[in-house]
Amino acid sequence: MTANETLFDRDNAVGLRNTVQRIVQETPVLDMHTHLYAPAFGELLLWGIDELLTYHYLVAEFFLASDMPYDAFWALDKKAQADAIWKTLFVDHSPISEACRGVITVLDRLGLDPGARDLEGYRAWFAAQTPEAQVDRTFKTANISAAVMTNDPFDTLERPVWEAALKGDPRFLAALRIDPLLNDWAGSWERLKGWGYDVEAALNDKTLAEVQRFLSDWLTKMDARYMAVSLPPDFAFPEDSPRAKILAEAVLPAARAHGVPFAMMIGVTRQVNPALRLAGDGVGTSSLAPVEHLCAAFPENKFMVTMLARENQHALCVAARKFRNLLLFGCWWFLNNPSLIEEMTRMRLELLGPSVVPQHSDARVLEQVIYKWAHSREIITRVLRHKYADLVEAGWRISEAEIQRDVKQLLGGNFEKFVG
Ligand code: HDL
Ligand code: ZN
Repeated sequence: MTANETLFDRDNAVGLRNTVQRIVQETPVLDMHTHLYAPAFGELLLWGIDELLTYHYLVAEFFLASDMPYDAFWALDKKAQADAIWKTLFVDHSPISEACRGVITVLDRLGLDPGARDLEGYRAWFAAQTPEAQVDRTFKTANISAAVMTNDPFDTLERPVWEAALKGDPRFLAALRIDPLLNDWAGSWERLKGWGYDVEAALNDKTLAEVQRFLSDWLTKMDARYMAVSLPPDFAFPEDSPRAKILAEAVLPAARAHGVPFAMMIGVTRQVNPALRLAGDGVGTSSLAPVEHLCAAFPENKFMVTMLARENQHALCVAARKFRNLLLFGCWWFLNNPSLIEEMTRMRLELLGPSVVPQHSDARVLEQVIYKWAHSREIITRVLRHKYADLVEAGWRISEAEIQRDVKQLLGGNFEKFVG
């Protein structure tokens, strides 16, 4: 701490509050889990008002407020679906939900007047943009430095883009997503065989070695920052199952060889209502036992974990206190709401200090990073103000540079350090 630095103590509460607010707003975020794609991925990059309005979170809410039959909605084209959602959730009802408010924040931050409720006017504005310019504008408005994509070699649309080895965009980092491999080995091993890996249904040594080669090839091809999987509430390890065997004998060795973390997103019950399609997934509570076992049994591996059930958040914080190879991240999906983000961020800072990744956006539509980060920055600011106020009230003195250091860690530094 240099002599002439601004020092905050219990007598300078207002200065402290304003400084925290400014620093959180001004510090760029590295958004470490999204479903965005660089413009080179073409149609895979979703953007614009009709994509924002047909976000699967809003589709689920639409069906609650409308008696339109599921099939009738799915038979509509994108614009007609957006019209139905706009009328039902924004005009016929007040757009109070977090996903609805998000659309309004996006319009407002892009300089369009949401109060005008002028959907055709918004459409005209978005139609005049290009994807590349919209990425520039959105990243600047949201103040994010980079976004980590979710890259799935089993995705028939995405795979050819990687095989064309298009020039990357440094603002879009890759993460290798391997749900089919770990959650549906029976349905995916023949695809690996078709891609030239000498695998068979039986998870013998040869097959496991070839699975590891497949992972290594894609980690290299993508320059992936980490590997990731989403897992059901009853995820167990150790367990006598294809998932456990592939995880222990192919995935974790590949992660060690490449020095990348393995991210587990635990607690999703896929397709509890298939009629909702992408909006049809649910949540269940999980045990922390597999996480604790993996962190203890594989000390050379790095694990990032987020859990979907609110009920699991405290136990996850406690587990993160036990293992330096475990990094907790984000307020995932059904937890990405102000009341729960605040509860979780307070719990995490109180139990773990500034060592966590408090948030990721999970954005599927480009402009969502504007609202997801505007809303989360507001809450992170509120919590940090209280925590620093508690500190100086206890007699500590803190400098602006130290607050800047802490916020940089929370909004990207902890992730970057953990992935190496
Ligand atoms: O599995 C995941 O990565 C989830 O985030 C799902 O993509 C989910 O549909 C989602 O978008 N949640 O925000
Ligand atoms: Zn996601």
